[in-house]
Amino acid sequence: MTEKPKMIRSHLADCITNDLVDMDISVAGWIEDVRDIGKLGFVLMRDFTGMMQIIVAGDLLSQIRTIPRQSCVLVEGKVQRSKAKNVDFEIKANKISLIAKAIHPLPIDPTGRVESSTDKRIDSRALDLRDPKVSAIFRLRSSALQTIRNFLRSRRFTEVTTPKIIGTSTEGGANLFRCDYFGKNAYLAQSPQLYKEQLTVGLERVFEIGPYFRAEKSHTVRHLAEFTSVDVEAAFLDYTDVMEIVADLVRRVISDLMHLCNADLKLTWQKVTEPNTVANRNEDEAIHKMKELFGISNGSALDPLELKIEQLTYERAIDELRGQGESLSFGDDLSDMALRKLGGLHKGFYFITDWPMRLKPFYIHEKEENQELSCSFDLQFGYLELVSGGRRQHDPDKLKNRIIEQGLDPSGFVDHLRAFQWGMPPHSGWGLGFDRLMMVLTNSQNVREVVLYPRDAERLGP
Ligand code: AMO
Repeated sequence: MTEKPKMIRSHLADCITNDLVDMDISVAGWIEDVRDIGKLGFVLMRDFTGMMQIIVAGDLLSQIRTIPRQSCVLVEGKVQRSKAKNVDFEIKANKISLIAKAIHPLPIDPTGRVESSTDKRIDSRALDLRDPKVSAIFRLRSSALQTIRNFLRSRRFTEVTTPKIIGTSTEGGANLFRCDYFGKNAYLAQSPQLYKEQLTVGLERVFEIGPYFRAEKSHTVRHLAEFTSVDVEAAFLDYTDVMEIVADLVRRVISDLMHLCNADLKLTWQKVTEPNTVANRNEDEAIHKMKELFGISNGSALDPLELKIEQLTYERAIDELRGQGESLSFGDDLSDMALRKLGGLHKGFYFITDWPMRLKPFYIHEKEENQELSCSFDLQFGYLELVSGGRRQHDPDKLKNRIIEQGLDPSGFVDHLRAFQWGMPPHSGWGLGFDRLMMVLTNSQNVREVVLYPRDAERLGP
């Protein structure tokens, strides 16, 4: 991998190869560690592509002793082969320039040697990202988003952007953030539900990846007040069709991350107990653990594109939970406890389909053969709900009745209902909680680990 020399440095850490031996180069980054053996110093320096070993002696050794760890430096020197076990090349420094000094003590240790709480790390997120296990999560996030975009475009979906400041609630419910909009009440969008449905009239298949807002007071590891969702809506497809689309999308994301971002994936699945600099012997175990959990390992490695995703109806889920001692009747929602029990029975990805109509929002279509049931589904990973979706009610009169039945004011939905007079096609779609998917893909136990600057009831900064 080569990159043209830039203004300050000539090479990145991962560009230092055999061809450069005996050549003078310059590298820039942050000092992670210094091993001082008296006459010689071994400096570990990191840039965004990896770690470098710098050898310093004489005056430079005295200089490096005065520079605090995590300071930003430029090193000029000659590349040589290294005798160390875990590095192939090193740079014998002939000049070190301090670009920016790091204060001491730092609020967290970005080498990961001293563990800090998630809260403390988020308070210093920019610094936290110098820990490769943390930055790996955000590189994986970026790659997953790219795969999702490519995948949906390959299925002929058009990416759209809909307003986030809206005049009426989209999903119903009380979890709306209200704001003042030039003297009028406005709300932050809970989802693009109404817009994406309307857009099927003209674009047929749309998707949106955007931030949505819910005034969730719940203090859980899976709820945020601002989260990223991937939303899809498609004309002339039934809910079973869009279930297949989301299943294929999940398979594709796992496959791409495994093939294109294997090193980052390993980092996030490793239980790193050793310093980041040491190659971890459990790398392959880490990926094996991931495959097992995802259901793509049966002794021999299976292709993630073949991943089977089980389907169970809501009624079966209730039966299974009764068998586990939960006292549930048809029509009851599945509590956190119930979902955890169900997750214990169904590890990995699975769908729960055909929920009772009474548990679903006004826009969900009933089943023709049983009006108490809905054409709807959730995609779960263990206890965690990742996706919810379904077929929509596209008959304007029935839709208006459902709005009233659910205690919402139809005057707030006038613009929406108008679109249903213009030849609204039958349509289905889903919303995927992207942050939750990233939790699963990176083996993170708290959604805050996969969101750069999370927002919840307690946190409005940084
Ligand atoms: P729902 O409300 O189930 O459905 O949201 C869709 C998915 O978004 C994620 N999610 C959240 N993630 C983090 N923090 C939150 N507070 C949060 N709330 C929801 C979940 C959830 O499965 N309009 C429908 C979707 C549709 O039918 O198309 C909707 O918003 O992973």
